[in-house]
Order: sequence, then C-alpha cells, then structure tokens
Amino acid sequence: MMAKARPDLAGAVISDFIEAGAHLFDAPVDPRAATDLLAAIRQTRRFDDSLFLGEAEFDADPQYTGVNPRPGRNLLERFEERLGFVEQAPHIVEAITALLGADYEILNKKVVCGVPASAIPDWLKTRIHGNPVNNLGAYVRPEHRDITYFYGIDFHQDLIDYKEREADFLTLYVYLHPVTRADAPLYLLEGSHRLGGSVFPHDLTRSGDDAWTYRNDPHGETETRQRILTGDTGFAAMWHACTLHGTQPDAADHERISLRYLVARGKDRAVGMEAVNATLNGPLSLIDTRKDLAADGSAAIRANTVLKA
Ligand SMILES: O=C(O)CCC(=O)C(=O)O
Repeated sequence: MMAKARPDLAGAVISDFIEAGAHLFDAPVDPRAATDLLAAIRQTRRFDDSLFLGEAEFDADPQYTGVNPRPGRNLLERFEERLGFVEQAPHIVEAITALLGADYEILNKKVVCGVPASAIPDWLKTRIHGNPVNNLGAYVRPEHRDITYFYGIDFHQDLIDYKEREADFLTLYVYLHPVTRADAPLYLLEGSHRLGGSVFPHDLTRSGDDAWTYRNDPHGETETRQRILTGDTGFAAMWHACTLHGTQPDAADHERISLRYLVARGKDRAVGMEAVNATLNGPLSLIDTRKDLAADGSAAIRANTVLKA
C-alpha cells in the first residue's frame, strides 16, 4: 500500500470544505506527467487566432449552445491512459474518497484553456467586452470544441450547470504549468459555499483588499475572503459546488491550460459531503441557476464583478 500523503488528510479535507468550501493540496500531482500531457495537448493545435471562426462565418449561423466538449468530442478521450497521474494519485484519491465515498464517479473531465488577449480577434473582443461569462465555445471552430476556452468568467458556482441537482459533487482543478497572477489564475471566495445555491450573477460588494460581502437573499449574507490560486506545475485544488470562483481575462501572452474534473458521489452515502452540506445555510439545489442569458443562449446582461477583484 502506498503511504498517505499527509497524516489525517481526510480530516483536513472535510474541515477545509466546512470552513472554506475548498481544499488546496499541499502536494502537487506528478509535475513531469503534467508537463508531458501539456506538450501532447499543445501538439494538437495552435493556441492563436486560428482557433476562431471569422466574423461573417459566425454571424451566418450563431450557435451559443452545445459548444463545449462532450462524449465523442473531448480531447481527454485521446489521452485517457495518461491521466493516472491525477486520477490514481494517492492523495487525490484519498481526499475525494473522504468527501464522496469510495464509489465516487467522475461526472465530467476536460481541458480548459484561458485564452490570452493576443489570440482573440478584434471583432470578437468588441463583442464579448464586459460579458459575465466569456466561454468562447460559440466562436471557436467546431473541430476545436473538444476543449473549453475562456476569456475570463465572473464569480459563479459550478452548480450553475446543474439545475435541480443537489450539490453533492466537487470540482478538481489541476494546473499543467506554473500559473502566476498574469496567467488567469482561479479566484476563489472562501466560505461563500455557506449560503448554499444562489442564482447567477451574484450579489457581491467589495469590503476590503481581499474581502467581499456576499448576499444570497433571503438566506442572508456572509463575509468572504478572496484567495488567488497561483501555483506550480501539478498544483491541484478542489472546491464545493456552491463555492464562488472566477477568472479574469488572461493577461499573459500565452494560454493557460488546466484540467477540470467534476466528481460526484456514487450510490453510497457520502459521509464527508453530508457533514459539509449539513453546515450550509441555504438551498442545496436550485430550480433555476442563472438569469444572464437570452433564449438563444447569448449574453443578456453585461456586468462582471471579478474584473473588479
Ligand atoms: O479556467 C477558467 O478560466 C475558468 C474555469 C471555471 O471557473 C470553471 O470551469 O468553472
């Protein structure tokens, strides 16, 4: 049996989820394997303006939905046998098991790219300026939609994609190269999960250098601390489905490439997550999760809080 990464990692993970709604791993996943995977991902395309449709091409038939990776069009399907450095890493397995039980299931996994400003055509920059969710899938050539591309995304909960589902899952995020302040690091609002599910966009007011007051009417308000997730190759973090997080547009001149997993409990009772969820003062699921979109899936609200972070 392999040694535990840290004494009582399981206990630390559960108490971190109760307190902060997130756990940042002390130990990375294997940096060499991460670097090798990154090189293989970079071989598959140029991360520049060749990713995108032309303006006239886009306008001829705008498609705002169904533009994310899906079974049969997901780059990670090609690299399945290389993912053991994450999926079988003893500390990752131990931490997820503590929260979700031994029969946990990967709901979804994909490569996420923070696209640098230099790669985005001018016509597209003008269109997306100030939008809260700049998932660029709509503008990406269909053959490249096996990755999710972001140019920043406002503070949101990952519950946003799961109407009427209980917050019984977590997100695991892994950096495949060093991520500095300039590489669109994740911004996480510690403790924001405590107010449970909340409709996007969220009611956040800056209350200090790293602090935000967050309201989830009628469930109350809480003070949260902003944590910027910079990290080295193989840095890993995971958070609750109700934890607010977001990214600013990528200010570096190169892309940020990460792995994003959603992991849910199986059929067993998930003792750790139940203990976490018992501490929340708000709904565990939502009928509607967002009110920022028009009927065709395009942005109907132009406002963005994470840009003020
Ligand atoms: O990687 C990013 O830029 C944003 C990712 C994110 O917030 C998400 O996938 O939920």
